[in-house]
Amino acid sequence: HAAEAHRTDLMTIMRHVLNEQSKYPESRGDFTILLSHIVLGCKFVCSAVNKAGLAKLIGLAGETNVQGEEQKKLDVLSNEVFVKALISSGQTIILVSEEDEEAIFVEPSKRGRYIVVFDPLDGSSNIDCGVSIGTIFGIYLVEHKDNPTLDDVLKPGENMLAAGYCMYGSSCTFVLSTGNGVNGFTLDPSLGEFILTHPDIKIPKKGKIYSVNEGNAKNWDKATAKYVDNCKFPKDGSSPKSLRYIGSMVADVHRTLLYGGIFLYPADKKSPNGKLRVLYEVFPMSYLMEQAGGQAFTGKQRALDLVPNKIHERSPVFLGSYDDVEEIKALYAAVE
Ligand code: AHM
Ligand code: MG
Repeated sequence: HAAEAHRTDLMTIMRHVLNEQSKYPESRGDFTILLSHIVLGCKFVCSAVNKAGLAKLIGLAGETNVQGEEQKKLDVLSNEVFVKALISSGQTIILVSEEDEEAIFVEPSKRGRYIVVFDPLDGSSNIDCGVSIGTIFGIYLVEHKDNPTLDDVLKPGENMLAAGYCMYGSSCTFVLSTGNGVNGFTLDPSLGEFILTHPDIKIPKKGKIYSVNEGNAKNWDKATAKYVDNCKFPKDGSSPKSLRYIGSMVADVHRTLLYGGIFLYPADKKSPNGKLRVLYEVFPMSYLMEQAGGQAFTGKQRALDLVPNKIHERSPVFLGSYDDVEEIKALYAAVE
């Protein structure tokens, strides 16, 4: 009977969010509308990524993005799709995209109450070789609807209402938290719908995998170096951890969420703030980790307590299983 129920349930993202919303009588369905536009963007990107090799969408668009990196055509395309979808939802007021230097203030006639921060296509180094890439997003409720400014966006991650990512991998997976646990949905291509496949994801309390770009080891600080050394040569008689590193944050974090372990993008001598961006990479992933029972740490503080000073700010991040992050927190506390 259970299997049968499964086949007829069709718990799509929209159904799931509507169910959650029914607990809040004051809700007006705006969030559901917003989310449906994000989901549409993800379906488009998924289909574009799947066709990329065929459609020759891959290649340089001849533009550079804010961080001075070369932009691939798929990045440009994905950004355009998300910006248009978000504005036309009528639910957004400020958009911050990794691909746009300036924040976008939505014109008054199309304004809603939500701020969306996003990286439309993360993992750019993996696009050309067909390895998993993803979209990351976070959602805030605006405070000053009549006179929005950048200060409305420069809030701690703690203030996020919802966060999620979509991974374009061997299947297309959408992972979402609206502050009430984490749920994973898989795209059924024949239906064109994301169906709940991973209800209430909890990260294992301790993991057996660490994930870091070890090529930067020569520039690491002591705490990071010590932590990674402990992963390989444990002092307590436990087995060494396995190393897995894809170089796509969405894929590395997704594996960490499901299997447990730790993902690190530390500071190093060359990049004192690490590489990853606070608003649309560190915050959404940290939010999901905490919602799944894990932790996220910057080397100095809880990641979600950070208050960014600019929209493209970077921060080191260590996130994953509760016990594994405790260990690195202790190492940073000891060197201070
Ligand atoms: P991107 O936004 O240019 O794609 O860079 C972000 C990506 C993350 O997905 C990933 O965690 C990280 O860069 C990998 O960086 P590195 O190649 O330095 O290990
Ligand atoms: Mg990125």
